[in-house]
Amino acid sequence: MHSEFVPAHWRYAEAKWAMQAAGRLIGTDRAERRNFVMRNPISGNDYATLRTLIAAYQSILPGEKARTHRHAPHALRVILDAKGAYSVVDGDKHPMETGDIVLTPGWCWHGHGHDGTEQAYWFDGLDVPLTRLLEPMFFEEHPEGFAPVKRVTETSPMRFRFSDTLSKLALAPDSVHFGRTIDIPAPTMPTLTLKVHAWPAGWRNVPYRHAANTIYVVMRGRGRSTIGESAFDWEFGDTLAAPAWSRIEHHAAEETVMFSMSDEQLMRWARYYRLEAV
Ligand code: GTQ
Ligand code: FE2
Repeated sequence: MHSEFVPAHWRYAEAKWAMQAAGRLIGTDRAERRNFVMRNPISGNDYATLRTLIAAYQSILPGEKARTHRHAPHALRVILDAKGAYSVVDGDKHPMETGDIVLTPGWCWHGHGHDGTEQAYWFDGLDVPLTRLLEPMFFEEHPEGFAPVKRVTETSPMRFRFSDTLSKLALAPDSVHFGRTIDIPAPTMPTLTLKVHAWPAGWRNVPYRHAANTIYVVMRGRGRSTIGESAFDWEFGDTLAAPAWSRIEHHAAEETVMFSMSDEQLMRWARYYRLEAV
């Protein structure tokens, strides 16, 4: 098998610069979300990052509100740079602080806001291309614009704090292909598999390919990955896209924390999943 999508890399430093420019030019009053979609650079593709997944960088300015809506696709955020930002998911206000992972399962109301003083930035991952393929693309705007906060939650099954992620990683099992890995449980998002990996400086994996489309987000560190024939040097905040069945080789130049989202669960459910060392 061979994906039509190509391996790809997006640099956070460039996206951040673009989001700062966008922050000056367009407000959340005019844009439903201020986001930059990472379109796979193949002809005829206008939004998908990989066959089933979409990735975007999003930002919000202090005092802004991104209106509440809900949609069929499942979504999650990896917070890159934020202090005082929050997401209200079904009435619960969740902090979005650097290193947090925040879930928005399909059809949950969600809106974002910012009580801090500096522009906030995060990564969005969704299964939008899958929803488009299957065609249950339901979408609704909240009748009140920004839905009221019913509860402020520090701990919730929708939020995974960076400090907890790091302490779980220290005790996590190791794997020659994936490195030390924890699962981020998202039982109401059955199309997506979410993981965080910890790679020590100098670590290399045993290269493999598997029947899952995978997007990586660099939460900490620096290194080089070769996906298919393409080598990418990455650093904090960067995004990598590995189409299903492409050969994946990682090298961590520094101690690294890497987030991954994939359609592995979906592939396993369909009994399509396989993995081989290559
Ligand atoms: O934050 O609700 O990047 O609905 C794409 C669609 C973000 C969001 C995206 C969305 C959102
Ligand atoms: Fe959304």
